[in-house]
Amino acid sequence: MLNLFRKKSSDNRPVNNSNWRDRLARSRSVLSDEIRELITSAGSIDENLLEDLEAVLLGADLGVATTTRILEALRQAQKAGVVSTPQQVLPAIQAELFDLLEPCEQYLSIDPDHRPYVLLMVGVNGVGKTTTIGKLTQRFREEGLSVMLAAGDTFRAAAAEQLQVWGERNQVPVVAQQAGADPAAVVFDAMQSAQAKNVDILIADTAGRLHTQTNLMAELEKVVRVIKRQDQTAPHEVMLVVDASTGQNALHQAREFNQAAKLSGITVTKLDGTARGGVLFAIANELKIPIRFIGVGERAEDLRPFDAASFIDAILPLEAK
Ligand SMILES: Nc1nc2c(ncn2[C@@H]2O[C@H](COP(=O)(O)OP(=O)(O)O)[C@@H](O)[C@H]2O)c(=O)[nH]1
Ligand SMILES: [Mg+2]
Repeated sequence: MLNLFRKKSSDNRPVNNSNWRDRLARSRSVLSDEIRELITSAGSIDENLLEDLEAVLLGADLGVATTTRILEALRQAQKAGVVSTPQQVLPAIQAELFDLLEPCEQYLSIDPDHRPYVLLMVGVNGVGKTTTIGKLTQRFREEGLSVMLAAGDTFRAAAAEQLQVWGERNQVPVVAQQAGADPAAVVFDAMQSAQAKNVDILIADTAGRLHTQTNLMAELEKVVRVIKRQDQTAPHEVMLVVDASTGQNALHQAREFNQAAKLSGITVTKLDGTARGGVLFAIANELKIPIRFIGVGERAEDLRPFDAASFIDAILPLEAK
């Protein structure tokens, strides 16, 4: 039987996780409460119930492909006699969602053979790239790793300043140039400096807004080329950041960036205060890329390693919360 609560996350630090699940209350409400309501009022599993379920799943931002997958699994389970009463529907959906999410639970581990380990942060404007870099910096520092930051978002002076603040707070160097500078040049400088100083991790910020998506992708490719010139094996992680509160837009961005860049990980931010957290399932189902972290608030400790079982328990628990 499925045991959702076995512990295998590699994040062993003591955490004050009193109520991070509560931050997902709005997403839980549109998914879990609604499914519960349907099930309670249904006499049997019929087409009406399945249609209503479909509407709930779509409304909770799971997207068409994922919704179809879940309904298909329910129909199969019903045919096979595994699911025969409405009460068995919720555990069946939960199990299917777990199957879908679990392969994406892969904690970001920093390979010490790569020095610097280069992490390139990508995503459109405002999704939380710079904030996530700051949070990660604190996490890595607490793990005893040395960190350097590259202010590759040169479009706005404020972006470099924002990175400087996180750098100062965590006492890590920030490589920056004046606004308008070539991001590839900033990252080139940072690579050299990180190698000279034997830094463990270099995190490069990038801009998320250009005139066209094509320009944005071309610029990212240039940054990657410059990194590779100094270390063939880098970047070691290309992490996409998406904002859950944008719902299906987050899924579209994930698709586009995945086509243009070789993404190796995704961080989903702003799961707090949105009802659209179900988009994480859509992203996992379609892209099958490791989900490294979730953001549930603005403080450093609000960036949590992604854990499939506790995410599902937060958003679709077996017992109503
Ligand atoms: N509530 C909440 N806000 C977040 C989270 N992550 C980032 N933010 C906020 O989102 C805004 C944009 O973040 P920023 O890092 O500047 O985005 P960037 O343009 O991608 O670099 C800031 O106000 C952040 O504090 C999160 O997980 N939850
Ligand atoms: Mg930024």
